[in-house]
Amino acid sequence: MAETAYVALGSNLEQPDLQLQRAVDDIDSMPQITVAACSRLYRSDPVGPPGQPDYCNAVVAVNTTLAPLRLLDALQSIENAHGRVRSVRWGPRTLDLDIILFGNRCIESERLTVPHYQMRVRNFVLCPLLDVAPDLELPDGTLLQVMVDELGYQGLNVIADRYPWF
Ligand code: ROI
Repeated sequence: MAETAYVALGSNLEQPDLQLQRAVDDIDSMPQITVAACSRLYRSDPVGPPGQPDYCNAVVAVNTTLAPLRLLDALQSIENAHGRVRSVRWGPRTLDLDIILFGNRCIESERLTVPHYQMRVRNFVLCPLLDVAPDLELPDGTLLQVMVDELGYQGLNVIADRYPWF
């Protein structure tokens, strides 16, 4: 049975806007994964160590018959194909693909925590998520819209409206 999951995309190296557009196409071309909706494209102030370039961020809704860890494998293979090197914690990256929600599931395993453990404090995740899922509730019943109203859009700029962005 297909389930809907939400994937957050981020990049601040090597043409971040194009990295994200290619990543959406790569996700959609994976077996057993279909991109059902794509957010607007945002430029965002970096959270974490200062002195790194601005980020581009977006969120996609995917329908998938893969189990959560198999979806994670698929996304990590795309990150690696984009030249992702894991170095500095919270440092710059060519492509970050995070599973933020998977159906209504709560998952705590060594490799994967869903809902994503920091999504509630990151407007660069919540605001694009709202584009694709305006009525969404988290598994604990919290309304996404309420979280977005609390965090606001500070540091975020919409740079493209409709996918394909370019
Ligand atoms: N900051 C922004 N604005 N966007 C990101 O995607 C992002 N990703 C990260 C850290 C380094 C925490 N900062 C970020 O992993």
